[in-house]
Amino acid sequence: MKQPSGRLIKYNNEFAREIAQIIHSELKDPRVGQIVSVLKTETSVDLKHCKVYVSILGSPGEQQKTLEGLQNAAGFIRKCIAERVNPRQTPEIRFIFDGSVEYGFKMDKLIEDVIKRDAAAGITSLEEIRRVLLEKDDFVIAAHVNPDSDAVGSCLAMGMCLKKLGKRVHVVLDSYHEKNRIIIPGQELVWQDESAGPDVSVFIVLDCASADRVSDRFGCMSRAETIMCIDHHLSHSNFARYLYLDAEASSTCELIYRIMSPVADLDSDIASALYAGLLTDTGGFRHSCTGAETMRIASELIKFGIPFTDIYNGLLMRHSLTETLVLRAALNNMELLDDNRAAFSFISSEEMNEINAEGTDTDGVSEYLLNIAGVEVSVFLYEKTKDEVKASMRSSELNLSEIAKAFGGGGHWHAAGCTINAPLREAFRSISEMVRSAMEIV
Ligand SMILES: [Mn+2]
Repeated sequence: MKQPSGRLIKYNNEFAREIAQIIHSELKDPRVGQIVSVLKTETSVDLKHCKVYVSILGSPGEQQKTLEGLQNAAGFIRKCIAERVNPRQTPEIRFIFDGSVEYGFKMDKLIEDVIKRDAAAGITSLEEIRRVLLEKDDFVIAAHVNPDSDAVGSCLAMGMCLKKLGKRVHVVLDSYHEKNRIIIPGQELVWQDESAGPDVSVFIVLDCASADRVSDRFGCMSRAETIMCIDHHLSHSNFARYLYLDAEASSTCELIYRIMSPVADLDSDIASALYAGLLTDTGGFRHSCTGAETMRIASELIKFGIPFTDIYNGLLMRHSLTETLVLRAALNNMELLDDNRAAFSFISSEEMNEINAEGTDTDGVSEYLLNIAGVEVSVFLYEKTKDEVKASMRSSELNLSEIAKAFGGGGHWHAAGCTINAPLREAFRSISEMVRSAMEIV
């Protein structure tokens, strides 16, 4: 059988994503009341037909009704696809009930879709989030381990906003790259006492997809009265009492702007911190997660007179000498596979020690590899210990979030990461096999 082309893979990915979105937030048919999950789409090479495989939670009768409702909406969905994906030709859509998928996987996917649907319900939860923020008095804000500029920026921006509202607030973060300390304002909010954690009633987790990725070295989360989570990761698995999730948003900073700007008086420091997250999570307003809304918010932030040139240079352009040496080692170890469509590289713990590098010094490598002309997916591994390997992946085509999840990690469609507990060679082999088979079969 002919392998699907890169274009067809891309269409299938986009069709599946759009159809799921339409089903969860736009269909009004009461028959589609059950929990529906789009598993995959199969489009014919001539783009005339598209089979949409769905799983439906409910009794056989309910499943049948839901399937009828979906098929009834196929014309409407097709019209939406034509407008939003704008393929060369828009296929006829046929829904197929798939009851064969493995139960655990199905439940995971269903739960993920329920969370996305609840988030798509949107506006109520946004107001509810604001109500809790205004009602409560003391907060600890944290983010994911190894925090990036969006994590640091969103924590500090939110902290500064809450301070302005007269709240007690501390930010607990793992150590982060020096550039984020130099560029992002609000550093005085970061908790410095290493012997004990701050008191907390509301524990807010930002930019973090799962409970085991929270930077909570003082155990604040378990002591908190309430946990609130604000995030934009596709792979988010809910662990909070209050969750505000929008996987379509460019960054957590975009969500913090959405939540806080109507209730808190923004200033140039807050605007700079938010801009840092918008800028970096979109790769300098380049990635497909950049939306009109992202640019609108950026333009609002710029009105505060923020030093946007310094923020851009400091966070995206400048590289330390150590980072440059890590890149040199990574390029030395680079392997190009599948007609140079996939770039893999790694750095061993010996090489890391020789350069005196830390994990954060490897941050830009997978991005660099993806920028090689013709490369569609890049994977970079760094050996933290002899049986712990960190993987970071970038792609223009594949849903990497799914691949990362298979290894217990997470992330976004085009950028994801995970930790593999295996020796470097073995980790390299298993992840490269997984990525290469995804390139063939998606
Ligand atoms: Mn983010």
